[in-house]
Amino acid sequence: MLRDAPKAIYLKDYTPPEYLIDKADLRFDLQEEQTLVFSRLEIRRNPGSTAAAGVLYLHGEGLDSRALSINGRSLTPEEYQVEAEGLSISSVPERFILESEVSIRPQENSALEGLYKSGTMFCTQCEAEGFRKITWFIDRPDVMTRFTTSIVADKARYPVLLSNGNIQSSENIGEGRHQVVWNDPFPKPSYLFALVAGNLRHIEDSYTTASGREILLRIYVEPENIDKCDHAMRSLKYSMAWDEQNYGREYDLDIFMIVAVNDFNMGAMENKGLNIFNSKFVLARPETATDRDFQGIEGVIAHEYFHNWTGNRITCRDWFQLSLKEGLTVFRDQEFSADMGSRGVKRIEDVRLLRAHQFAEDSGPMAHPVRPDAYIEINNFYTVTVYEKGAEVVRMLSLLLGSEAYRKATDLYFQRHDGEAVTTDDFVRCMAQAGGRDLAQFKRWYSQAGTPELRVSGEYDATAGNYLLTVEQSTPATPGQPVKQPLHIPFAVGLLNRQGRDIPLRLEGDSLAGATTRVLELRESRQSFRFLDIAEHPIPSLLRGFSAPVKLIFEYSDADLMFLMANDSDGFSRWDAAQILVQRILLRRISEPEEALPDGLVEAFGRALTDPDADKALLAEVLTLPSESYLGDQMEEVDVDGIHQSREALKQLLARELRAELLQVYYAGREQGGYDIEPASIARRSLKNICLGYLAQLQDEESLGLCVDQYRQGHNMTDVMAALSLVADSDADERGHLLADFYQRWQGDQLVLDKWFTVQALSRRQDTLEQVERLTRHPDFSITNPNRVRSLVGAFCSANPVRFHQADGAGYRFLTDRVLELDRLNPQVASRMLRLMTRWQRYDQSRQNLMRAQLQRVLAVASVSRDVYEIGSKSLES
Ligand code: 7ML
Ligand code: ZN
Repeated sequence: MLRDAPKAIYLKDYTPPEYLIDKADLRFDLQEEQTLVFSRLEIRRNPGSTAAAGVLYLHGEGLDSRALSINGRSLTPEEYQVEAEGLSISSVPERFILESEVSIRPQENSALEGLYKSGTMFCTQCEAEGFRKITWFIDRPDVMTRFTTSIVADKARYPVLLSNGNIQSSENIGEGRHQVVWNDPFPKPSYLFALVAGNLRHIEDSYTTASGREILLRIYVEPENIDKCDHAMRSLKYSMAWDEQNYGREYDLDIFMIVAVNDFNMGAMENKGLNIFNSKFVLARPETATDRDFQGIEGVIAHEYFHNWTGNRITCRDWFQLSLKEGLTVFRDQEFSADMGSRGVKRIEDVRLLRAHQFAEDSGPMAHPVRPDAYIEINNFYTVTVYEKGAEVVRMLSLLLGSEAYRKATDLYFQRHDGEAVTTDDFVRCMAQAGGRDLAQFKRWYSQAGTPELRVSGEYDATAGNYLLTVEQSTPATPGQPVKQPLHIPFAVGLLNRQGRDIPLRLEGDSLAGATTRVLELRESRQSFRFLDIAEHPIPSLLRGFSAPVKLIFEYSDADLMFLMANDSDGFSRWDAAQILVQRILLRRISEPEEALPDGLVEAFGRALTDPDADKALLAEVLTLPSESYLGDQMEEVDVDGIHQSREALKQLLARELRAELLQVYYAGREQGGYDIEPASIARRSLKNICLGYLAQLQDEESLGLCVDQYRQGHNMTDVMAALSLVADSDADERGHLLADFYQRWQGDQLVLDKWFTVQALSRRQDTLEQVERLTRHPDFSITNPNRVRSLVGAFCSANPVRFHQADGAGYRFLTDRVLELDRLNPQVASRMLRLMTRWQRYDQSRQNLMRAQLQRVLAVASVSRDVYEIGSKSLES
């Protein structure tokens, strides 16, 4: 490496903080050139610290220090030392008041971390370590402080001034300026601090808690978006009720506020009492948002709201424990969404995401445990492993304990740790105690990276009338973890008889007879289970409901899979059988493009399409072919073009064979009457649009006509985007007209314009890279707006593999150019983009060389950020 390698931070080095901050009084003077931050901190030595007394270290980055005093006396330059990432003050007393004044420049903050400007609005993002860019502080989650925040600003420009907690006072202070003071009674870590100032409007509602407290609810947005907040408000109230019913958790402050911001690095942020959201996860009207967008809003509102208990009241001791709050909160929001819509479909979507992204991460150079043991830049660990695999780990605990004991365990967790900063071990201890279970082995799920593989085989003994299921588990090596231990895995299984019915299960040496699904508990590398009283050779239904985040290997025949598709009583397993079968066909047809489809498959799809009682939502999922990148993950070496061709050809073949049925479902599903987002309507639209997708594959006048008509009808954004993206794949003349029409119509709406960029980035046309490059020079493209970058660059590089991986490496050069440009402005977004090129080892030699050369080009830049350095170097090291 050309530069001094940034240092890693290790979990094993954790020590308690040497000092605590009981109270912080902050005063923000927001001006057009700069912001002055005055701070008064009540600090005392931590009685639990083992370090030698006397030296106080405060984090602080990019602060222009103007004053610093202890107990009212200004510090002399000899008494403190300013370093790159903070400030050391030697010989401080046991207990003292530290006052400081710093100047910061939110207007120039393009990293969108700390205090920054989004349009005309001031806002903050402090998780994980953004607070240190606002003022001197002990910026770590185990230091919990009561905050009072006073905000002073010009009243005409910034009529709304918000911070955490309850409002204490609001007054005009002359010269057109005003001051608002907020007080948060709950001690919190600095990462939950928030401030917003702007010209905002709000909608308001109220919620009465189970114990009868009335909570004021407000959603703040820029004036032009005030008509797009209703769905978010409804979602919030549902979330509040759900958390009371399912976890016994009530909201605790008198007011709960949400603010929508256009420039935001992530989805949203759970700041105490003042959640700040990427506007993408707040704003929706049927004309502007798709069904997916509506569902995304509901899920993210729930996620952030649920953090109030799982994250804020009980927080993380250190950032290695991130999954303590994130895994648990994702599991909670998944279950909430399952209850709000279709449970079966929600599970399928979550598993699809996990397999596509988390399994990929777990088998690549960035593989890490749910609780990592080292990091260079914590922002790089907000990963699908910490979030989604972390949620699967909590889900497994709830399955192992059963719903009653799980509820007892979370009750115990809230009661025992309220107000504390704790670890995943503390969480598991509550589960073990309330569940009366030994979870020592289970804890390996937190420390061991990699996706376990279950090799399963079945043996039927006709004379004895029993079925022996043998399971071998193993986990492949991951960087830094060459040897893996066996895990404690809940493995849900059923057995189907030849009529396709569930067989009541009786296990040898077990009294619990009669259930049709059994959760077997795997603990050893190899285990066998004998099922008794089995009259005929059964077909096993394995890993029902995806009971553990593992890869299942069982030698099903194509006929077995079709049988499970048709008969399994578990909806997830029916879908999974179909996916495995389709995946097999797609992979086989890469080398044998003319290979016939298994007997009966087309007929089965045809029957499902014309069955009036079919579950439309599930059918839509079944008809959704595995993505090209997921298929690539299933190959020894990714064959980018082969996969693309095979997938396109199968779509076309099915469309030809099932044209009549597809048309029938399409016409039957067309919009009649008003639009609503009931699960049944969403399912109908999604099935209808999948049918349209197959039909468009025929590339004839008639199906193109259907797409154009659907676009022009313009009933709702779901239908408009479905039609537009199909036309965008084509070479038809209408393509240009519709794209221009869409642009004209939605030019003024940032979130809809993002869709316009994405639909072009995802086109399968040959010239897509050229078009994407051209679009980076479009006046509406902005490298500083993360949503816009993701909508064009992110979409192209992550979801259009056949064009991104084009053989000459132009896609890689394009991404690298954007990463280097971004890294100077916003390292977090740059590093997320660079990740899209880190799995180079999965490709052919020529593509490997091209990607490596680009990664080396990134690392050769001396000023590269810690974020990008960590991703680039770990990818090249492995
Ligand atoms: C997950 C978030 C972050 C990063 C939001 C930022 C958050 C950290 C924050 C699920 C649903 C919505 C957003 C996120 C997400 C990556 C993903 N604390 O609340 O976790
Ligand atoms: Zn979260």
